[in-house]
Amino acid sequence: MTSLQTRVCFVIPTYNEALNVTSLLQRLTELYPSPDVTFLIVDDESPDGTGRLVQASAATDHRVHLLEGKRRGFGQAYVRGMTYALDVLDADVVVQMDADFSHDPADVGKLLAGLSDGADVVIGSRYVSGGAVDRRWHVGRRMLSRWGNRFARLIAGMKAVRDCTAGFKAIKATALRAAKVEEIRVQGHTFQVVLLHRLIRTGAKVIEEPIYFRDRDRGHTKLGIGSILEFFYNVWWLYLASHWTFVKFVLTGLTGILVNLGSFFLLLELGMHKFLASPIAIELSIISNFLINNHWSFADRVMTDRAHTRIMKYNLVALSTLVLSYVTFIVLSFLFSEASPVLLQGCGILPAGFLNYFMNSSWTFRETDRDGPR
Ligand SMILES: Nc1nc2c(ncn2[C@@H]2O[C@H](COP(=O)(O)OP(=O)(O)O)[C@@H](O)[C@H]2O)c(=O)[nH]1
Ligand SMILES: [Mg+2]
Repeated sequence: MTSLQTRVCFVIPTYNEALNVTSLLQRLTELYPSPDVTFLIVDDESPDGTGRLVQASAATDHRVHLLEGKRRGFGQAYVRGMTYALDVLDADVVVQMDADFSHDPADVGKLLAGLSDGADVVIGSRYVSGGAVDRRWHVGRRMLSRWGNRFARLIAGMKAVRDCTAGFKAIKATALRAAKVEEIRVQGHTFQVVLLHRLIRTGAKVIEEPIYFRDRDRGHTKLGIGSILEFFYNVWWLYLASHWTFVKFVLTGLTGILVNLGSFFLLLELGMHKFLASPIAIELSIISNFLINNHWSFADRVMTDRAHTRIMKYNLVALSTLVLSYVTFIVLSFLFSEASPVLLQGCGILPAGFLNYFMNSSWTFRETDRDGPR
């Protein structure tokens, strides 16, 4: 146990777990007899009567709670359960685990010990040294788990965590509140990755303890194709969420391309020479990009520089961008004299765009060094 009077709440989602839930609750209540521990079963009106069995257990041990609701998926059951654990049961620590004995109740002790040692999140991990998955899990399921994990770690930017789809964790309430678990909208198993991603982004210290993941002996898995598809789709959203500034910058850049090529085309139509129309069109797009980047893409940064310094720096970056863009245009115009000038003008945009992002992000809109002066 972490420390005296730490209120630990087990949050356990169930759907058709009548064959497991009573023996699980019996085992947990025996292993963790402290009055500060509660066991919250989040059941989605299971047709097999899981809810009634939980009520029967609750009648013999008042630490057992049942939270019922319409079936809106595994992820939403967790959102409901964790919110209830924080707001109603006033938990200091939430332990999440499956009801099918895949997660050994006896392993919870070492997860809680990790919290006492200073971690905010302790993952019962299948993929660190000493951890393992039941060989009875068929090869397809094992590969799905392992490759799903690799995919999520890489794309969602959580390389430091070996088992980021784990459903067995002890989490401090402070970290769960900071991660705003109540805002999570996903329905299926993606919940684990989304929650972990939020915990890491809000500064939680995460460690992993090896566990043996046992395949269920009784009942059936509820993992369906919908949940698997939602997983792969959502991991990409996590990627975009952690690279949101760059995404905004690219979208801003796209509007810049329209301004650049549109005004270039208009100036050519008005009879202006292409070597003069080109820098004017570039300059117009730089100005419009600055306005959008300043008020949108980088708007949430706490910046080192004051506004007027930022404008000055932006203009210097713009100048180097303009030069690179223009040089590219001139070089290409001589190399490919027959090519459409609008196409060549467009070719200057890519190298200039990268230079622009790199310099503006790391210099013009540089964030205040947390340790340095404000
Ligand atoms: N409340 C609720 N629990 C669910 C739902 N789907 C799965 N569960 C529970 O979540 C845990 C893990 O689900 P399981 O089907 O074993 O997934 P697997 O271990 O990935 O094969 C079990 O305790 C299930 O009863 C759901 O839609 N609602
Ligand atoms: Mg299971």
